[in-house]
Amino acid sequence: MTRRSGRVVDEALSAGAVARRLGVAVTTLRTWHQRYGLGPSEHVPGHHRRYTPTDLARLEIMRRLTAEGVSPAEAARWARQAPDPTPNGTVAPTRIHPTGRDGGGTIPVGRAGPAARGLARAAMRLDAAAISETIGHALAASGVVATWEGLLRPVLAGIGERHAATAGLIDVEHLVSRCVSEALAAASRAKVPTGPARILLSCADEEQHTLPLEALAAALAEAGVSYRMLGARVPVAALVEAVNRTGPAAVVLWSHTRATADPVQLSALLAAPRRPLLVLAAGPGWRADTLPAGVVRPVDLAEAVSLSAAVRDSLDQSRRD
Ligand code: B12
Repeated sequence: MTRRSGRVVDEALSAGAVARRLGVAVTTLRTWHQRYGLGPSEHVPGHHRRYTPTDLARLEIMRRLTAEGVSPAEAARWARQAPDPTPNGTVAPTRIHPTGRDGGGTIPVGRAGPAARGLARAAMRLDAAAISETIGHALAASGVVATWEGLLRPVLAGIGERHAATAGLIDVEHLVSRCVSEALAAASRAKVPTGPARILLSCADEEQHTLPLEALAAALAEAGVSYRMLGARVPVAALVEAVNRTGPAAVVLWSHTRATADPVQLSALLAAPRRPLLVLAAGPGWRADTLPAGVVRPVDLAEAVSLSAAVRDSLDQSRRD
């Protein structure tokens, strides 16, 4: 930025002052200047270059993103894209989140493989066709459990991580959720099991995180196990009513957050007139030390599938005997 007004000059800061404000070393500022072009832009003849409010706002973005684990090169790209100052001479850094609008930013996927990285990139671009294609291929090639563990779970967890750090990515989260739901539903429809539905899948009251249950539904379909899916936000009275009407061998009750993990829901299932053989409390919401006796907590999708299949088999066997 060139010199624009006396006020900008007045507000311009020395490297030391900027370093103190941001809580970084002056040498870090120098590195960001030399390597990534995030330097002071105000030049008053005869003085050291000074940092303007725009420079400061960009450096604040740089500091925040690097602290969140974004690589310096990428953080600098975001910082340089920061809009010009608002009329009062400041930039609003909170508006600058790496969302998918122009394809920038990253979703961390840990050690997950290239497919997960590709899915994460497609997610950041909000490229629904590529997202659906990647998930569809994986489901066809590797099956539901491997696709969930190796592809979907890392990307979903990465989106959650980014969201927690930046409060952004809500658009990405919604689009990916929808694509995952559609792909899992298509996989479930492709292999509809025969026989009575002995497994009841339900979210806890007010619980809207349905994707893990949808993954379970697709995995059960793949394994030839019939189920009924009640979906999101099932009040406990409705759940008990469904149990009494359908007499399932197992009920899987999903809670993703502490807020929806009221163990009373599990106790109600255990006290139902047609008490299921197995009550599974699935999801990270449940606290092991508050579960009523007799409730089982699966560790992952594969275990939820095998427990459901085993209890279905044992009920079918007892009905034959
Ligand atoms: C997608 C998503 C949404 C979507 C859900 C869409 C859908 N149809 O499911 C929408 C947009 C609706 C949503 C809403 C909200 N969300 Co949300 N969401 C997520 C996200 C990104 C992924 C959820 C998911 O499917 N995870 C699946 C895997 C990744 O979870 P996991 O815990 O690793 O699961 C393992 C274990 O549970 C274990 N396991 C044990 N038993 C079993 C059994 C089975 C069958 C399976 C499959 C697995 C399993 O294995 C799993 C791995 O497979 C998470 C981030 C995250 N880390 O989960 C946030 C997250 C869960 N959401 C969060 C929040 C805060 C919300 C909202 C409150 C936001 C809001 N302010 O409105 C609402 C909640 C509404 C409600 N009352 O439920 C927070 C929860 C924080 C907390 N711990 O309390 C998270 C962690 C994001 C974050 N970091 O802030 N969300």
